[in-house]
Amino acid sequence: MSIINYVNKEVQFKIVYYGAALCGKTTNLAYIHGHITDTNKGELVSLATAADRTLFFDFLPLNALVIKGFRTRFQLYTVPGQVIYNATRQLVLRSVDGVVFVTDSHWDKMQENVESFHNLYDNLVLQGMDMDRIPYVLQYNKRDVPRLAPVHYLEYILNNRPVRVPSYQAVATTGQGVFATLNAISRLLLRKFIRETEETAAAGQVRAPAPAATALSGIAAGTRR
Ligand SMILES: Nc1nc2c(ncn2[C@@H]2O[C@H](COP(=O)(O)OP(=O)(O)O)[C@@H](O)[C@H]2O)c(=O)[nH]1
Ligand SMILES: [Mg+2]
Repeated sequence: MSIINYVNKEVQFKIVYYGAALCGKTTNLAYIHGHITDTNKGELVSLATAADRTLFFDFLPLNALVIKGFRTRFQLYTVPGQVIYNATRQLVLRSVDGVVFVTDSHWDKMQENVESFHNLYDNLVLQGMDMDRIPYVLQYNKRDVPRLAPVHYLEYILNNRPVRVPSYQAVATTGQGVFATLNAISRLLLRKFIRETEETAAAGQVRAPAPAATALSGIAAGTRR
């Protein structure tokens, strides 16, 4: 649930980059951080192990445009992909507004991709959310590797829910498809925000932040901006 601050006229969205270990989630955030002007971004905080694998999460705050009088802020997170870190993934997913599901396009990674997708599904259900309602997009990353799974196969195994979602090919190391993916999830979230704001205005109510919103502040509080 987006966090709305009526005093500062600000709305904040939490986007989580989800996917198997080493599929390219941190590389996406690092590229975004490297290609956004300083005034529009905070510091990229990576909590990585010595082996350069995300242990807890990466965090990148972004400021964007003003919509309906509200300044929009996006907080990008990644989860640790390794199977054993499920409790951390559940924590990072709390109060999520939208998901980018990143896949590794190498043939040998198909099972890991599907397992991670099911894990996302299960962890959302545990939080009372479901994949038919949460905005998400798919990113087919590592399109430059040998032994590449064809896009139609990735669509067949991952984009087979009742409503197809937007999907993007990417090479996160060069930035190809990185902003297309981020723009797509941002557009979905903004459209949802505008729709819900109009619906509540029509009903004569003011939207209040959900209690769960404090969980997000909790995670962000320990990070530098
Ligand atoms: N060839 C290739 N390598 C990539 C791509 N994206 C990420 N990588 C590499 O894959 C490895 C894991 O990436 P990382 O972003 O740390 O994965 P994460 O575990 O999902 O955060 C790193 O060595 C990256 O440089 C890509 O599009 N193509
Ligand atoms: Mg990582």
